[in-house]
Amino acid sequence: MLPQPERQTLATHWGTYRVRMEGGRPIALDPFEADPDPSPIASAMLEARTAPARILRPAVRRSFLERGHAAGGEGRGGEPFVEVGWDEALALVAGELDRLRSHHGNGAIYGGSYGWASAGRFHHAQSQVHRFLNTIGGYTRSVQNYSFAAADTILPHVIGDRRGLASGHTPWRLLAGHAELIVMFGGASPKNAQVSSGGLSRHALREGILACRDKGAELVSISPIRDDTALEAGAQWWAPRPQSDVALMLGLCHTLLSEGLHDRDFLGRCTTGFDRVEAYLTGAADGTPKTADWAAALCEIPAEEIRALARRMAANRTFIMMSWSLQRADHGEQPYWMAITLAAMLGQIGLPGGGLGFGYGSVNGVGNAAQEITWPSLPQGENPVADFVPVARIADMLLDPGGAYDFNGERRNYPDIKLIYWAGGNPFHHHQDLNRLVRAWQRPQTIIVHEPWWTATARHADIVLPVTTQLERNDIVCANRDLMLAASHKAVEPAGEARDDYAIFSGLAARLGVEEAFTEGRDEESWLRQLYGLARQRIAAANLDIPDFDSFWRQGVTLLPEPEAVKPLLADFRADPQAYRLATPSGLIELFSEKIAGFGYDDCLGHAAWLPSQE
Ligand SMILES: Nc1nc2c(c(=O)[nH]1)N[C@H]1C(S)=C(S)[C@@H](COP(=O)(O)OP(=O)(O)OC[C@H]3O[C@@H](n4cnc5c(=O)[nH]c(N)nc54)[C@H](O)[C@@H]3O)O[C@H]1N2
Ligand SMILES: Nc1nc2c(c(=O)[nH]1)N[C@H]1C(S)=C(S)[C@@H](COP(=O)(O)OP(=O)(O)OC[C@H]3O[C@@H](n4cnc5c(=O)[nH]c(N)nc54)[C@H](O)[C@@H]3O)O[C@H]1N2
Ligand SMILES: [Mo]
Repeated sequence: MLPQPERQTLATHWGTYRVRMEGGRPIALDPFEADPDPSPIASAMLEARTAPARILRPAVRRSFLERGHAAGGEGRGGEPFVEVGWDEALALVAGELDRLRSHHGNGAIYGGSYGWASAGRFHHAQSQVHRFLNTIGGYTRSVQNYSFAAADTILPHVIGDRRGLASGHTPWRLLAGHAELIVMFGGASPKNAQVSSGGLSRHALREGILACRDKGAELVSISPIRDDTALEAGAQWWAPRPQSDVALMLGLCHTLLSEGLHDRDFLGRCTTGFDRVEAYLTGAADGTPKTADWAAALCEIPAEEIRALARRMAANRTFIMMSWSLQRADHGEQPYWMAITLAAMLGQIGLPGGGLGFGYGSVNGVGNAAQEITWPSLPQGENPVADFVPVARIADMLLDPGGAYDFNGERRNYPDIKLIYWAGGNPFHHHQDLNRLVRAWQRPQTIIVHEPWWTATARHADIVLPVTTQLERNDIVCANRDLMLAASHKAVEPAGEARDDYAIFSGLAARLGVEEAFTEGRDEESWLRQLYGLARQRIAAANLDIPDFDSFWRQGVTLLPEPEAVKPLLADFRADPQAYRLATPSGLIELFSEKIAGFGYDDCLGHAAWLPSQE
């Protein structure tokens, strides 16, 4: 039995809250006591729980119920749904999965199922659906994300890994009091930092940025929207033409080069390929010098201001921040490679208050000094199907089975998908060209969706299974880039006939003869105790201690201490590039990459370059 909580707690992507109960119902969310800047977003969960869009019973698209997959996909999104009982719904889903895998193989099942779902280590919908599909023979998976796929691809080529993207950042503690100038491409947006995938204890962006300012840093926010940097930080605001940042940075780099302000020692010791960048900057390579005047015409910032900023950057300890948004765009690799090139020319990478980092403000927690503990999650097992697709290629994949595409130097072919299984995401919210997705979505024989609400994706499915919300189940949250473990306590019984994703998959596993493999004989409580036990072991390995499970569950929140020793991003490498070689071919920061040049792409050259956006 789970012990009775002292204070009912709810830990969400938007923050941690104490749930105010009245007459056995949750009526308000009070922010976690230690959160200095709580977000109001989570409060919507209370009303949404019983909103008209809540799915209360399993439902099947009418013609699919009548004729199965012979109904075809054209009616998806247009036809009414018919509610059915759980037994009928589960039998239908199990039958479709079995039919598909025996006729077409498990590779015809797309289980990429991208999306944030809800915070929580156990009821994490992706982990649940992946574990389930693995126990029945596997599925075609997706790789990368919508958040920072271009960065995810380019950074390993340039700095060897993804440090400084979603983790490994220079912490605020080493920016405040050290950085004299912070130049923020895309700002560091308080609107975005309300959120952190998997939960958070304290909203820390505002205090981080204000601490930098209070300790003397000047801020320049380069972003189309003024309050992309908290207004009270008093940043200077530059609003260049969107997607012209690479041109602006080239103008800055050209100024550094032509005025001899670049750090030749750093470039020589820690980078390779600057000669190729130099030839591009001067125009020796392509006939166009990337002067501040050239840049000004593209980004609509006066050339004299660009030159003045370049001089300020060289004269001060300067930190470059760049939000994830800049790479979520046409030629999204370029701004990131360019920012690294600019930072390398300034020569301050690896110093306190110097260098760069990506995504400060894109989500909460970037810049936190967190313990390096890998939190446990529900084990997903092994996927016998090796095939994958880059996540944002879903429409291309469905429209062109067998078609060829390029991916990070590889020529690949799209799989032929017959069944889509989605739990915990909303492609009809998150994909780019939704009209094209509507057409692509008609292609598969069968589409199954688990959702708490009638989202556009649920409405475009054949079989819809209603799931619980976080308020209706118990979970534990181990927040990334954070110091918190939280209990998320069940506050109320599920709406309608909603079930946990775990209960649904357990029921399907039983019908398909793999219940034991899927559940390992455990229920919710047993999984929670197991996951907490693993977390406790890993924390003990870091010489820290947390309470036993029952005390933790009663208290709701446990915080770890901040680590004492913190370092700037790439500090070790800077100090000794030989001993701390990067995982790039040269072991150095690759301002020119022979490998990428060898791909022969015209939309990503061997060095960062100005490639105008289609827009
Ligand atoms: N135009 C445009 N599009 C974008 C972006 C943009 O900036 N502009 N940003 C992109 C980015 S970076 C991202 S990450 C994506 C986000 O895309 P998603 O993560 O797909 O977006 P959400 O709407 O959060 O979808 C999560 C869904 O999971 C459901 N859900 C919640 N809890 C559970 C659960 O326990 N079980 C199940 N089965 N379902 C649950 C919710 O109801 C919700 O419908 O959007 C991308 N799309
Ligand atoms: N409230 C809220 N917060 C969220 C999310 C949410 O849905 N709601 N989603 C979360 C997710 S999944 C992610 S991945 C992150 C995304 O985090 P980001 O990628 O950082 O967020 P965006 O809002 O897309 O962009 C931040 C700002 O960049 C600016 N910008 C856009 N294009 C350009 C450009 O070309 N040049 C420059 N210089 N600036 C530009 C815009 O003014 C925008 O406000 O946000 C997370 N936070
Ligand atoms: Mo994202």
